[in-house]
Amino acid sequence: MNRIIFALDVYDYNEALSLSRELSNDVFAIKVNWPLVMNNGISIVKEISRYSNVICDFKIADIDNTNRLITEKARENNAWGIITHSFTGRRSLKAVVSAAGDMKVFSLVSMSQESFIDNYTDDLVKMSMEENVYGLVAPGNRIDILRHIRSMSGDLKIIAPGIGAQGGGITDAIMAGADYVIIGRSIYSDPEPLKKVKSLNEILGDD
Ligand code: BMP
Repeated sequence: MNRIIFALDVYDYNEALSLSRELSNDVFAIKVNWPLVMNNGISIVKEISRYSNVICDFKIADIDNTNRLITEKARENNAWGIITHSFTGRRSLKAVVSAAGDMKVFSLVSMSQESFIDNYTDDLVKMSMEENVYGLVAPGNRIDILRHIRSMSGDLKIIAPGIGAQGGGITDAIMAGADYVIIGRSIYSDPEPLKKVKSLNEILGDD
């Protein structure tokens, strides 16, 4: 089982496609964020989906109708999953879940940056579970918070950023309860990205 979600935070079309082709067999999914989509349009999601599961990290944070419109665009372009904020409340989250159809919805309940305000994290986890999301985004480098979120979130899949460039350790995050780790710079800034992914998979005991 692959447990790496590759954060493809590059601008360039050719680089994005060539990294996707190169790494697709050795990662669980490719996470696409605004920088790539702003430069290339949403159709890049469909192109990358030819090689890998794609998670649209759009961190949706709007009223219900706008959330629905954004989610539908990701779905139209074959995204496998979508990331939404949940601090905007139940009505906004419901709109994403309902527009997502078969797409997996990941609700962000805390962040890897220590300046994130965690006062409402427990409420966000509870609400996300009640609204039947598929998974949560929780920090892989803030281990106590990750462990706490794991303890509250039953069978939900946890995907955890903050590994490598942001200081988190890959095995620490998995041991604290992450199902998948999100890794960007440590892979795409490496001179040999595929070799790097394979070595991380070896650390995790995955092939
Ligand atoms: P990197 O491994 O290069 O630090 O990339 C982490 C990725 O995860 C980035 O795409 C970032 O936007 C995302 N992310 C994060 O770093 N912290 C969070 O709390 C939530 C995120 O989505």
